[in-house]
Amino acid sequence: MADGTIGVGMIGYSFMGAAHSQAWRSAGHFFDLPLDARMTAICGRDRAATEAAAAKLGWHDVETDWRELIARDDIQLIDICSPGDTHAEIAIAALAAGKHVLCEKPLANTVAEAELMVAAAQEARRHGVRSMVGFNYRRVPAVALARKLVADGRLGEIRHVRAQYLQDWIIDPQFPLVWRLQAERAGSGALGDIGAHIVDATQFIVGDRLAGVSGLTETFVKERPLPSSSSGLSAGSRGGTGAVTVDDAALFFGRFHGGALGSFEATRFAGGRKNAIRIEVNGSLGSLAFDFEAMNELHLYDGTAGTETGGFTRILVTEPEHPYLRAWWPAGHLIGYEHSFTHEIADLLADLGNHTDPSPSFEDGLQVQQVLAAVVESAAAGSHWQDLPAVTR
Ligand code: SOE
Repeated sequence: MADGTIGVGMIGYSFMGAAHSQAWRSAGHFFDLPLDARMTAICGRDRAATEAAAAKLGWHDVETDWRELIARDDIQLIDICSPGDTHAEIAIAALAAGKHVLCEKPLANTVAEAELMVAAAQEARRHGVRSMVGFNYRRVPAVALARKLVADGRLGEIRHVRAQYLQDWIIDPQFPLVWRLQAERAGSGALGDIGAHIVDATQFIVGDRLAGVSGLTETFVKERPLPSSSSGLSAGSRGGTGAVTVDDAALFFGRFHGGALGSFEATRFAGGRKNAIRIEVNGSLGSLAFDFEAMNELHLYDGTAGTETGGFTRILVTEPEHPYLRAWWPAGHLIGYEHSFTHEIADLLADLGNHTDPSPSFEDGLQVQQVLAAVVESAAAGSHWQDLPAVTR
Protein backbone atom coordinates (compact mmCIF):
# COMPACT_ATOMS: atom_id res chain seq x y z
CA MET A 1 0.00 0.00 0.00
CA ALA A 2 1.60 3.26 -1.10
CA ASP A 3 2.20 5.83 1.60
CA GLY A 4 2.76 8.72 -0.79
CA THR A 5 2.09 10.12 -4.24
CA ILE A 6 4.55 11.50 -6.76
CA GLY A 7 3.52 13.79 -9.61
CA VAL A 8 5.10 12.86 -12.93
CA GLY A 9 5.65 15.09 -15.94
CA MET A 10 6.71 13.45 -19.20
CA ILE A 11 8.31 15.11 -22.20
CA GLY A 12 7.64 13.42 -25.54
CA TYR A 13 4.79 11.21 -26.69
CA SER A 14 6.10 9.07 -29.55
CA PHE A 15 7.26 5.46 -29.16
CA MET A 16 9.09 5.88 -25.86
CA GLY A 17 6.41 8.23 -24.53
CA ALA A 18 3.80 5.57 -25.21
CA ALA A 19 5.94 2.80 -23.67
CA HIS A 20 6.64 4.85 -20.54
CA SER A 21 2.97 5.87 -20.26
CA GLN A 22 1.95 2.21 -20.27
CA ALA A 23 4.46 1.65 -17.45
CA TRP A 24 3.31 4.66 -15.40
CA ARG A 25 -0.27 3.38 -15.72
CA SER A 26 0.47 -0.22 -14.77
CA ALA A 27 3.40 -0.32 -12.30
CA GLY A 28 1.33 0.45 -9.20
CA HIS A 29 -1.34 -2.08 -10.14
CA PHE A 30 1.07 -5.02 -10.27
CA PHE A 31 3.86 -4.09 -7.85
CA ASP A 32 3.50 -3.14 -4.19
CA LEU A 33 5.21 0.26 -4.27
CA PRO A 34 5.83 2.92 -1.61
CA LEU A 35 4.73 5.67 -4.00
CA ASP A 36 1.73 6.08 -6.25
CA ALA A 37 2.61 7.78 -9.55
CA ARG A 38 0.19 10.47 -10.67
CA MET A 39 0.39 11.05 -14.44
CA THR A 40 0.12 14.81 -13.96
CA ALA A 41 1.13 16.28 -17.33
CA ILE A 42 2.62 15.40 -20.70
CA CYS A 43 4.62 17.94 -22.69
CA GLY A 44 4.96 18.44 -26.44
CA ARG A 45 5.43 21.44 -28.71
CA ASP A 46 2.21 20.94 -30.67
CA ARG A 47 -0.73 21.52 -28.32
CA ALA A 48 -3.33 19.65 -30.37
CA ALA A 49 -1.09 16.59 -30.83
CA THR A 50 -0.08 16.64 -27.18
CA GLU A 51 -3.72 16.89 -26.04
CA ALA A 52 -4.55 13.90 -28.22
CA ALA A 53 -1.58 12.02 -26.71
CA ALA A 54 -2.71 12.96 -23.18
CA ALA A 55 -6.18 11.52 -23.84
CA LYS A 56 -4.80 8.35 -25.44
CA LEU A 57 -1.98 7.70 -22.95
CA GLY A 58 -3.75 8.74 -19.72
CA TRP A 59 -2.17 12.06 -18.71
CA HIS A 60 -4.23 14.58 -16.73
CA ASP A 61 -2.85 17.79 -18.22
CA VAL A 62 -0.77 19.22 -21.06
CA GLU A 63 2.17 21.60 -21.32
CA THR A 64 3.83 22.84 -24.52
CA ASP A 65 6.99 24.18 -22.90
CA TRP A 66 9.16 21.80 -20.85
CA ARG A 67 10.25 24.74 -18.70
CA GLU A 68 6.63 25.21 -17.59
CA LEU A 69 6.41 21.49 -16.85
CA ILE A 70 9.49 21.62 -14.62
CA ALA A 71 8.15 24.71 -12.83
CA ARG A 72 4.92 23.02 -11.71
CA ASP A 73 4.60 22.43 -7.96
CA ASP A 74 2.44 19.35 -8.58
CA ILE A 75 5.29 17.58 -10.40
CA GLN A 76 8.19 15.96 -8.54
CA LEU A 77 9.62 13.76 -11.31
CA ILE A 78 10.48 14.51 -14.94
CA ASP A 79 10.49 11.65 -17.46
CA ILE A 80 12.50 12.59 -20.58
CA CYS A 81 11.31 10.73 -23.70
CA SER A 82 12.36 13.36 -26.25
CA PRO A 83 15.22 13.22 -28.79
CA GLY A 84 18.79 12.93 -27.57
CA ASP A 85 19.72 16.55 -28.25
CA THR A 86 17.23 17.65 -25.56
CA HIS A 87 18.35 15.31 -22.76
CA ALA A 88 21.14 17.37 -21.22
CA GLU A 89 19.39 20.76 -21.05
CA ILE A 90 16.15 19.32 -19.70
CA ALA A 91 17.73 16.92 -17.18
CA ILE A 92 20.10 19.56 -15.79
CA ALA A 93 17.29 22.09 -15.41
CA ALA A 94 14.95 19.54 -13.83
CA LEU A 95 17.57 18.36 -11.32
CA ALA A 96 18.42 21.96 -10.43
CA ALA A 97 14.71 22.53 -9.81
CA GLY A 98 14.70 19.63 -7.36
CA LYS A 99 12.86 17.17 -9.64
CA HIS A 100 13.86 13.52 -9.87
CA VAL A 101 14.71 12.53 -13.47
CA LEU A 102 14.22 9.42 -15.59
CA CYS A 103 16.06 9.96 -18.89
CA GLU A 104 15.71 7.67 -21.92
CA LYS A 105 18.85 6.18 -23.40
CA PRO A 106 21.39 6.99 -24.54
CA LEU A 107 21.94 9.47 -21.72
CA ALA A 108 23.21 12.18 -24.07
CA ASN A 109 24.57 12.80 -27.56
CA THR A 110 28.14 13.38 -26.39
CA VAL A 111 30.45 12.52 -23.50
CA ALA A 112 30.70 16.22 -22.66
CA GLU A 113 26.94 16.50 -22.26
CA ALA A 114 26.84 13.29 -20.22
CA GLU A 115 29.56 14.64 -17.91
CA LEU A 116 27.51 17.77 -17.25
CA MET A 117 24.47 15.60 -16.52
CA VAL A 118 26.47 13.49 -14.08
CA ALA A 119 27.70 16.60 -12.29
CA ALA A 120 24.12 17.86 -11.99
CA ALA A 121 22.95 14.43 -10.77
CA GLN A 122 25.70 14.29 -8.12
CA GLU A 123 24.82 17.76 -6.83
CA ALA A 124 21.10 16.96 -6.81
CA ARG A 125 21.77 13.63 -5.03
CA ARG A 126 23.25 15.59 -2.12
CA HIS A 127 19.75 16.98 -1.64
CA GLY A 128 17.91 13.67 -2.04
CA VAL A 129 17.01 14.29 -5.69
CA ARG A 130 17.62 11.13 -7.69
CA SER A 131 18.05 10.11 -11.34
CA MET A 132 18.06 7.07 -13.60
CA VAL A 133 18.79 6.32 -17.27
CA GLY A 134 16.33 4.08 -19.09
CA PHE A 135 18.21 0.99 -20.21
CA ASN A 136 15.05 -1.10 -20.02
CA TYR A 137 16.43 -4.40 -21.35
CA ARG A 138 18.17 -4.93 -17.99
CA ARG A 139 14.66 -5.46 -16.68
CA VAL A 140 13.67 -8.26 -19.03
CA PRO A 141 13.42 -11.13 -16.53
CA ALA A 142 15.61 -13.45 -18.64
CA VAL A 143 18.35 -10.80 -18.75
CA ALA A 144 18.11 -10.24 -15.00
CA LEU A 145 18.25 -14.03 -14.48
CA ALA A 146 21.33 -14.21 -16.72
CA ARG A 147 23.05 -11.68 -14.48
CA LYS A 148 22.18 -13.74 -11.40
CA LEU A 149 23.52 -16.96 -12.94
CA VAL A 150 26.83 -15.25 -13.81
CA ALA A 151 27.05 -13.69 -10.35
CA ASP A 152 26.35 -17.12 -8.81
CA GLY A 153 29.39 -18.47 -10.68
CA ARG A 154 27.44 -20.84 -12.92
CA LEU A 155 29.56 -19.85 -15.94
CA GLY A 156 32.90 -19.66 -14.14
CA GLU A 157 35.47 -17.28 -15.60
CA ILE A 158 33.89 -15.22 -18.41
CA ARG A 159 35.78 -15.59 -21.70
CA HIS A 160 33.43 -14.32 -24.43
CA VAL A 161 30.60 -11.81 -24.60
CA ARG A 162 28.80 -11.74 -27.94
CA ALA A 163 25.92 -9.35 -28.70
CA GLN A 164 23.85 -8.25 -31.67
CA TYR A 165 21.06 -5.73 -31.97
CA LEU A 166 19.50 -6.06 -35.43
CA GLN A 167 16.79 -3.93 -37.02
CA ASP A 168 15.80 -3.17 -40.62
CA TRP A 169 13.48 -0.16 -40.56
CA ILE A 170 15.58 2.08 -42.82
CA ILE A 171 16.68 -0.42 -45.48
CA ASP A 172 14.46 1.42 -48.02
CA PRO A 173 16.57 4.31 -49.36
CA GLN A 174 13.33 6.27 -49.74
CA PHE A 175 12.78 6.18 -45.97
CA PRO A 176 12.98 9.87 -45.05
CA LEU A 177 15.67 11.65 -43.07
CA VAL A 178 13.99 11.48 -39.66
CA TRP A 179 15.69 12.97 -36.61
CA ARG A 180 17.27 9.61 -35.65
CA LEU A 181 19.33 9.90 -38.87
CA GLN A 182 20.64 13.38 -38.09
CA ALA A 183 23.77 13.63 -35.92
CA GLU A 184 22.83 17.02 -34.44
CA ARG A 185 19.57 15.49 -33.11
CA ALA A 186 20.50 11.89 -32.33
CA GLY A 187 24.25 12.04 -31.71
CA SER A 188 24.86 8.81 -33.61
CA GLY A 189 22.81 6.24 -35.48
CA ALA A 190 22.52 2.52 -34.77
CA LEU A 191 25.54 2.79 -32.48
CA GLY A 192 23.97 5.08 -29.92
CA ASP A 193 20.35 4.09 -30.42
CA ILE A 194 20.64 0.29 -30.20
CA GLY A 195 24.36 -0.31 -29.69
CA ALA A 196 24.04 1.49 -26.35
CA HIS A 197 21.50 -1.12 -25.24
CA ILE A 198 23.78 -4.10 -25.88
CA VAL A 199 26.75 -2.38 -24.26
CA ASP A 200 24.70 -1.77 -21.12
CA ALA A 201 22.92 -5.14 -21.13
CA THR A 202 26.11 -7.17 -21.56
CA GLN A 203 28.01 -5.21 -18.91
CA PHE A 204 25.01 -5.69 -16.63
CA ILE A 205 24.90 -9.46 -17.25
CA VAL A 206 28.62 -10.13 -16.73
CA GLY A 207 29.06 -7.57 -13.93
CA ASP A 208 32.13 -6.15 -15.67
CA ARG A 209 32.91 -3.19 -17.95
CA LEU A 210 34.73 -2.77 -21.22
CA ALA A 211 38.31 -1.58 -20.81
CA GLY A 212 38.82 -0.74 -24.49
CA VAL A 213 37.20 -1.11 -27.91
CA SER A 214 37.92 -0.95 -31.60
CA GLY A 215 35.28 -0.52 -34.22
CA LEU A 216 33.91 0.07 -37.68
CA THR A 217 30.89 2.11 -38.68
CA GLU A 218 29.15 2.46 -42.03
CA THR A 219 26.45 4.63 -43.58
CA PHE A 220 25.05 2.56 -46.43
CA VAL A 221 22.48 5.13 -47.64
CA LYS A 222 24.09 8.57 -47.56
CA GLU A 223 21.23 10.74 -48.88
CA ARG A 224 17.54 10.50 -48.02
CA PRO A 225 14.28 12.37 -48.78
CA LEU A 226 13.57 15.20 -46.33
CA PRO A 227 10.78 14.27 -43.88
CA SER A 228 7.41 15.95 -43.65
CA SER A 229 7.28 15.61 -39.84
CA SER A 230 9.67 15.44 -36.88
CA SER A 231 9.11 11.80 -35.97
CA GLY A 232 12.04 9.60 -35.14
CA LEU A 233 10.81 6.37 -36.59
CA SER A 234 8.43 7.24 -39.43
CA ALA A 235 7.45 10.21 -41.59
CA GLY A 236 6.29 11.20 -45.06
CA SER A 237 8.50 13.17 -47.41
CA ARG A 238 8.21 16.88 -48.12
CA GLY A 239 10.41 16.78 -51.23
CA GLY A 240 14.13 17.35 -51.59
CA THR A 241 16.89 15.28 -49.98
CA GLY A 242 19.43 15.65 -47.21
CA ALA A 243 22.63 13.97 -46.07
CA VAL A 244 22.48 11.18 -43.51
CA THR A 245 24.99 12.20 -40.84
CA VAL A 246 24.94 9.12 -38.60
CA ASP A 247 26.00 5.48 -38.89
CA ASP A 248 23.60 2.89 -40.28
CA ALA A 249 25.61 0.10 -38.69
CA ALA A 250 28.43 -0.36 -36.20
CA LEU A 251 30.64 -3.36 -35.54
CA PHE A 252 33.00 -3.26 -32.58
CA PHE A 253 35.00 -5.54 -30.35
CA GLY A 254 36.58 -5.01 -27.00
CA ARG A 255 38.20 -6.44 -23.90
CA PHE A 256 36.53 -6.37 -20.50
CA HIS A 257 38.51 -5.45 -17.41
CA GLY A 258 38.25 -9.07 -16.27
CA GLY A 259 39.84 -10.27 -19.52
CA ALA A 260 36.78 -11.44 -21.47
CA LEU A 261 36.64 -10.59 -25.17
CA GLY A 262 33.49 -8.89 -26.46
CA SER A 263 32.05 -8.62 -29.96
CA PHE A 264 29.14 -6.31 -30.78
CA GLU A 265 26.98 -5.60 -33.84
CA ALA A 266 24.33 -2.90 -34.09
CA THR A 267 22.60 -2.35 -37.40
CA ARG A 268 19.42 -1.00 -38.94
CA PHE A 269 20.10 -2.94 -42.17
CA ALA A 270 19.56 -6.57 -41.14
CA GLY A 271 16.68 -7.36 -43.49
CA GLY A 272 13.99 -9.36 -41.73
CA ARG A 273 15.20 -8.54 -38.22
CA LYS A 274 12.75 -6.07 -36.63
CA ASN A 275 14.05 -5.80 -33.06
CA ALA A 276 16.38 -8.76 -32.66
CA ILE A 277 18.70 -8.74 -29.67
CA ARG A 278 20.92 -11.75 -29.18
CA ILE A 279 23.41 -12.10 -26.34
CA GLU A 280 25.65 -15.08 -25.64
CA VAL A 281 28.16 -15.36 -22.83
CA ASN A 282 30.76 -18.14 -22.71
CA GLY A 283 32.61 -19.00 -19.52
CA SER A 284 34.99 -21.65 -18.23
CA LEU A 285 32.10 -23.66 -16.72
CA GLY A 286 29.26 -22.94 -19.11
CA SER A 287 27.41 -20.57 -21.40
CA LEU A 288 24.16 -18.70 -21.59
CA ALA A 289 22.23 -17.38 -24.58
CA PHE A 290 19.36 -14.90 -24.80
CA ASP A 291 17.27 -14.04 -27.88
CA PHE A 292 14.78 -11.17 -27.51
CA GLU A 293 12.62 -12.78 -30.20
CA ALA A 294 12.03 -15.47 -27.53
CA MET A 295 12.32 -13.09 -24.60
CA ASN A 296 10.68 -15.42 -22.04
CA GLU A 297 13.49 -17.97 -22.45
CA LEU A 298 17.12 -18.22 -21.39
CA HIS A 299 19.34 -20.99 -22.72
CA LEU A 300 21.97 -22.36 -20.36
CA TYR A 301 24.82 -24.72 -21.12
CA ASP A 302 26.25 -26.41 -18.02
CA GLY A 303 29.76 -27.42 -18.95
CA THR A 304 30.05 -29.51 -15.78
CA ALA A 305 27.13 -31.81 -16.65
CA GLY A 306 29.17 -34.24 -18.71
CA THR A 307 28.64 -35.11 -22.35
CA GLU A 308 25.90 -37.74 -21.98
CA THR A 309 23.28 -35.14 -21.11
CA GLY A 310 25.32 -32.08 -22.10
CA GLY A 311 24.06 -29.27 -24.30
CA PHE A 312 22.01 -26.13 -23.91
CA THR A 313 18.88 -26.42 -21.81
CA ARG A 314 15.98 -24.00 -22.24
CA ILE A 315 14.85 -22.21 -19.09
CA LEU A 316 11.29 -20.91 -19.45
CA VAL A 317 11.60 -17.67 -17.48
CA THR A 318 8.01 -17.53 -16.28
CA GLU A 319 8.20 -18.78 -12.71
CA PRO A 320 7.39 -16.71 -9.58
CA GLU A 321 10.98 -17.10 -8.39
CA HIS A 322 12.30 -15.46 -11.57
CA PRO A 323 12.97 -11.69 -11.49
CA TYR A 324 9.80 -9.53 -11.52
CA LEU A 325 7.47 -12.38 -12.47
CA ARG A 326 5.76 -12.88 -9.10
CA ALA A 327 3.92 -9.64 -9.87
CA TRP A 328 2.35 -10.93 -13.06
CA TRP A 329 0.74 -14.17 -14.14
CA PRO A 330 0.74 -17.79 -12.92
CA ALA A 331 3.74 -19.94 -13.91
CA GLY A 332 4.14 -20.53 -17.63
CA HIS A 333 2.44 -17.36 -18.85
CA LEU A 334 4.48 -14.98 -20.99
CA ILE A 335 5.26 -11.29 -20.76
CA GLY A 336 6.35 -8.80 -23.42
CA TYR A 337 8.50 -5.83 -24.37
CA GLU A 338 6.27 -3.37 -22.52
CA HIS A 339 6.78 -5.19 -19.20
CA SER A 340 10.45 -4.20 -19.17
CA PHE A 341 9.35 -0.56 -18.90
CA THR A 342 6.90 -1.38 -16.12
CA HIS A 343 9.73 -3.13 -14.23
CA GLU A 344 11.99 -0.11 -14.83
CA ILE A 345 9.42 2.31 -13.44
CA ALA A 346 8.44 0.01 -10.57
CA ASP A 347 12.11 -0.16 -9.51
CA LEU A 348 12.41 3.62 -9.87
CA LEU A 349 9.36 4.26 -7.67
CA ALA A 350 10.61 1.74 -5.10
CA ASP A 351 13.99 3.49 -4.94
CA LEU A 352 12.42 6.94 -4.66
CA GLY A 353 10.05 5.77 -1.94
CA ASN A 354 12.87 4.07 -0.06
CA HIS A 355 15.29 7.00 -0.56
CA THR A 356 17.83 4.81 -2.39
CA ASP A 357 19.61 5.58 -5.65
CA PRO A 358 18.07 4.06 -8.80
CA SER A 359 20.14 2.02 -11.23
CA PRO A 360 21.39 2.47 -13.89
CA SER A 361 22.63 5.85 -12.74
CA PHE A 362 23.70 8.79 -14.85
CA GLU A 363 27.26 7.65 -14.11
CA ASP A 364 26.38 4.32 -15.78
CA GLY A 365 24.96 6.28 -18.70
CA LEU A 366 28.17 8.29 -18.97
CA GLN A 367 30.26 5.13 -19.10
CA VAL A 368 28.16 3.79 -21.99
CA GLN A 369 28.57 7.16 -23.71
CA GLN A 370 32.35 6.80 -23.32
CA VAL A 371 32.21 3.37 -24.98
CA LEU A 372 30.19 4.81 -27.89
CA ALA A 373 32.62 7.71 -28.30
CA ALA A 374 35.58 5.32 -28.27
CA VAL A 375 34.00 3.24 -31.04
CA VAL A 376 33.43 6.38 -33.14
CA GLU A 377 37.02 7.54 -32.53
CA SER A 378 38.40 4.12 -33.36
CA ALA A 379 36.33 3.86 -36.53
CA ALA A 380 37.49 7.32 -37.63
CA ALA A 381 41.13 6.49 -36.91
CA GLY A 382 40.92 3.11 -38.63
CA SER A 383 42.80 1.54 -35.77
CA HIS A 384 43.35 -2.25 -35.86
CA TRP A 385 42.65 -2.08 -39.58
CA GLN A 386 44.96 -3.92 -41.96
CA ASP A 387 44.27 -3.59 -45.67
CA LEU A 388 44.53 -6.86 -47.60
CA PRO A 389 46.24 -7.19 -50.97
CA ALA A 390 43.92 -6.44 -53.89
CA VAL A 391 42.53 -9.63 -55.44
CA THR A 392 44.05 -10.12 -58.87
CA ARG A 393 42.21 -12.72 -60.99
C1 SOE B 1 14.96 2.08 -32.16
O1 SOE B 1 14.13 1.74 -33.22
C2 SOE B 1 14.27 1.74 -30.83
O2 SOE B 1 13.06 2.42 -30.78
C3 SOE B 1 15.16 2.20 -29.68
O3 SOE B 1 15.29 3.62 -29.68
C4 SOE B 1 14.57 1.73 -28.37
O4 SOE B 1 15.43 2.10 -27.29
C5 SOE B 1 14.38 0.21 -28.40
O5 SOE B 1 13.78 -0.23 -27.19
C6 SOE B 1 13.50 -0.18 -29.58
O6 SOE B 1 14.06 0.33 -30.80
